[in-house]
Amino acid sequence: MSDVVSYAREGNIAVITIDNPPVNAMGYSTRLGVWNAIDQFAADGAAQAAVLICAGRTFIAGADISEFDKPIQDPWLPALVQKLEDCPKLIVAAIHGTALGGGLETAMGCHYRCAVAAAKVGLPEVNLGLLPGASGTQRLPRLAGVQKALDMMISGKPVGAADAHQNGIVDTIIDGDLRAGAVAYAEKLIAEMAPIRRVSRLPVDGSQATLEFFAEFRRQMQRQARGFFAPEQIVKCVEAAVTLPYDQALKQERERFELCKASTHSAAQRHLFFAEREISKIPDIGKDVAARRVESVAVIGAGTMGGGIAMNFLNAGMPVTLLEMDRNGLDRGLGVIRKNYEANVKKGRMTAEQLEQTLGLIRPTLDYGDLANADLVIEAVFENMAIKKEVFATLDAACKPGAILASNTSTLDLNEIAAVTRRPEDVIGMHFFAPANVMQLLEIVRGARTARDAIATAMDLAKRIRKVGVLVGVCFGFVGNRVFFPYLREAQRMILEGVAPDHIDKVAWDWGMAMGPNAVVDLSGVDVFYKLFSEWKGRPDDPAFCRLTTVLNGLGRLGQKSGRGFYKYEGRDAVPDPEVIEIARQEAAALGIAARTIGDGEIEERLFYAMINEGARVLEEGIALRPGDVDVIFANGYGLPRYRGGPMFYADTLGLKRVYDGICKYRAQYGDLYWTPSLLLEKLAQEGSTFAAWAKART
Ligand code: 3H9
Repeated sequence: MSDVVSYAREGNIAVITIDNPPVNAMGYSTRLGVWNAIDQFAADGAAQAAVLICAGRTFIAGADISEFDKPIQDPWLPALVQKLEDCPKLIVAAIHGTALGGGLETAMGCHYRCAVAAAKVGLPEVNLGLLPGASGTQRLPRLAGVQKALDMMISGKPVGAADAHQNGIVDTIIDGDLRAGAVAYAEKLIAEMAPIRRVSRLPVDGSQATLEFFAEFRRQMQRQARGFFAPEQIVKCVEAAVTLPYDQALKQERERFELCKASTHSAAQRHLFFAEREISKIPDIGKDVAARRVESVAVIGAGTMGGGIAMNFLNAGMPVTLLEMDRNGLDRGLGVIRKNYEANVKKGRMTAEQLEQTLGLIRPTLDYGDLANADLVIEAVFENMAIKKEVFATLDAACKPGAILASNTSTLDLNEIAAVTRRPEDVIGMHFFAPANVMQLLEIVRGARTARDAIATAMDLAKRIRKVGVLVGVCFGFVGNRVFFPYLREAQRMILEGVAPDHIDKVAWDWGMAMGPNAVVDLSGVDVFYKLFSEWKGRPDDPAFCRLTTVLNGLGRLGQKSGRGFYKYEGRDAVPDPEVIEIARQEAAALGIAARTIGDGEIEERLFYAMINEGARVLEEGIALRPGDVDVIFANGYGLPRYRGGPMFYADTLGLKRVYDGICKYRAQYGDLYWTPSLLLEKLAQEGSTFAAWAKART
């Protein structure tokens, strides 16, 4: 009947099966197939009830996201969900895998829902800058109540089948084979003459959903939803579900869905969805390149970074040998790891028994000889070339052939490190971001001689430890730090020109950054940046370059850890410090930098244009594979709000001509040391093109 939807009958039960790999997304042909199958079922005199089920690894994972940029072809999902509900004969949804977004909405259009115990259901549209637009905002509150529905739609997190069952979303859990169980369930419903249960006709329990309830919900949602467009639209739809008749509230849902779909926020978040999946596609590393087997890991250095790195592998159930230079350092590191896990036990995230099991996977050592069997070794010692070289020469002697030797360097030349070994093909960068057990991002650095299977292994491992692994090339700072430093540079330069650090941070925060640039330096440590910049061979020949990092470091103002940096700290609160303004004034006078009045527009431009220009350079040099890779790095490692889509996507939304003209304006004002436009940006701006179009043309 259709390529992706089939119709069969088992006795008096029709079975409608969707088979649209990989995730049974509700694209046009699937919608049309289901639409026709419902007609066939309605006309099939021998079928008393139907089961809607999916082949493959999951129930419907939602509407087909790739269709949202084009005109939608009928039948559109809302109409299809209504058609399911309007069917005069009973329909049961049979769920396995994940019923997400339009998938759960389709299931809620059915009259009953059964699921296997391992299934999950959710409405994650908010992660795409959307709202559940096929009646999810109206049907979920009817089944699960207002609070639960809001929690699910605002967090976007799926819930397990047991939770869904407890909350009325799923009617029964099936043990064993889903298809057989679902058919038996449908037969039982028929035998019991169960009513055709139309969710849209159920009342919404609005007894707790007062004005105060919504006000409090909005207040609580503020922290996670700051700046995002869709969450407020979702709350408004649920308010409508409580206060308006179904049809009127549904009309609002339609209108608000269209608003979300047309928003730049949604385009940005959808861009990141696909970009995060594209990062694993490396042009010269196809499926023919097999990853090496990695069952045991060793980490060199039990400091904050090494400990955090080790925890990622422990969390994945992998044994980790943890090596330190001396007993005290090792004990301290082990103590910190234990404390981190104890905090998880306190929060109820793991049991005391699991804690001991996890810690039991660590093999502490002071002896490189204990690394002989490790499949992967990650070095996380000081960011100093001489020390790293020494460690890698020792590893070369101690590790078995084929072991992958990874460096966690954040800036240093990986090729220089690899050159001290007899096996540069086994050397790779694995740059974790602090705190390494929390931050999602992992830059995987490809050296000039890194073997393809070593890269495939690192990319695989990233998935295994649930990181977003992005392949980058060798240069100072790789992609993330290299593109981030110009942003810090401009922030510090503007302080010298008379703008208060907290004012710059506020502009960045209002733009959507999780923290402003100066607060970030205080958090990571002024001394950390000072050391990084001091070690940088290509440091700009400019005494004003990040001058305040040098001066504050010299004054012992190291940031949060010393209670003073760009701010002074009262407890955990950052308080603007007039002393810093005075320091900056004196430094500016010594450097001959005049104070200027700088508006918020210029602050924003200088921060983000500097970032975009460096991002474009990284692309033209091939250090990043795609603009989307730069965006994924910034959305996952640098606190850029997902609704901006990353620096390169943001540039596209502004228009590259505008960005290019802005950069040229600053070049005229400040010279070409920092403000020479990237050749790629210049070319695309002149052609009226975008980074996205450039990337597409290259695939
Ligand atoms: C929606 O439903 C709107 C409605 O409310 C209203 C309409 C009116 N569409 O993630 P994976 C692709 S909005 C198109 O690597 P996993 C994905 O790009 C939607 N494509 O697998 C990838 O392609 P490729 C609400 C999709 O096992 C491949 O499938 N739903 C879609 O790690 C495998 O994906 C969501 O937001 C889609 N909906 O995870 C759910 N989903 O191989 C989004 C996936 O070419 N999806 N693809 O790179 C997910 O969360 C995960 O994909 C899922 C599987 C958990 C399902």
